[in-house]
Amino acid sequence: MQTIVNIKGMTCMGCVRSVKNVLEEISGVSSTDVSLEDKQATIQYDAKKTNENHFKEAIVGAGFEVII
Ligand SMILES: [Cu+2]
Repeated sequence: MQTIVNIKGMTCMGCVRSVKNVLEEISGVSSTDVSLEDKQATIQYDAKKTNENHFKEAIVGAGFEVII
């Protein structure tokens, strides 16, 4: 399963790393590609183990905003 989440508040590669780290800590996430330029995260995951709500919580928890 793949989803794209739009993120507000990333300003540098440190932000990108923070988002990538919190997403990859989620059980069921196999890979992520976070783009500073596109302000979005592309997430590959196992839909049996996790879902978009978990991604949003993790991103908000890291101090960024998720745009729906
Ligand atoms: Cu930053």
